[in-house]
Amino acid sequence: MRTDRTFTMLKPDSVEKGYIGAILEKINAAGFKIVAMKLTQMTRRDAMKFYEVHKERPFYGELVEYMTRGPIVAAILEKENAVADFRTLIGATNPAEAAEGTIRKLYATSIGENAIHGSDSDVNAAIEGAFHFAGRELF
Ligand code: IDP
Ligand code: MG
Repeated sequence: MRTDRTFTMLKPDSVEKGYIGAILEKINAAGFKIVAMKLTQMTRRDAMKFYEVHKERPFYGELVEYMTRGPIVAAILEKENAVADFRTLIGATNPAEAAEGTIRKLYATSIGENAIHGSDSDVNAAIEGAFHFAGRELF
């Protein structure tokens, strides 16, 4: 299992507000190399599958609505210790609790609309990357 890749999505709120450039700048400045990237929109079926682990949670329906309402930027990022370092860069799920300078502190609105996704393990990074990208889309 490789430990130098993670998967991210700039969520619909980030794209709507014009934050793509600013967020990618932070990601680059933190030393992540973009090895796959695209603007895409998830269907309801995609989002339900992607967030299946949360299907019993009260916010699942709202989460699926949010994640499908517009395009996202999906990307696979490479860096040593990618998963943990990227979670540090994005900050806590709730922007009110996110550290200063983190992407969620800077660009997220609420615990629901929190600007960006980052995989929580190497296994999930591989699963999520493969969910969005074919092998030929990785560089
Ligand atoms: P994470 O994105 O920081 O890993 P998770 O607990 O995996 O957080 O939750 C997945 C996503 O579900 C969050 O990023 C957020 O968009 C949404 N979410 C999490 N908790 C809540 C909540 O309490 N209310 C509404 N949405 C939530
Ligand atoms: Mg998570």
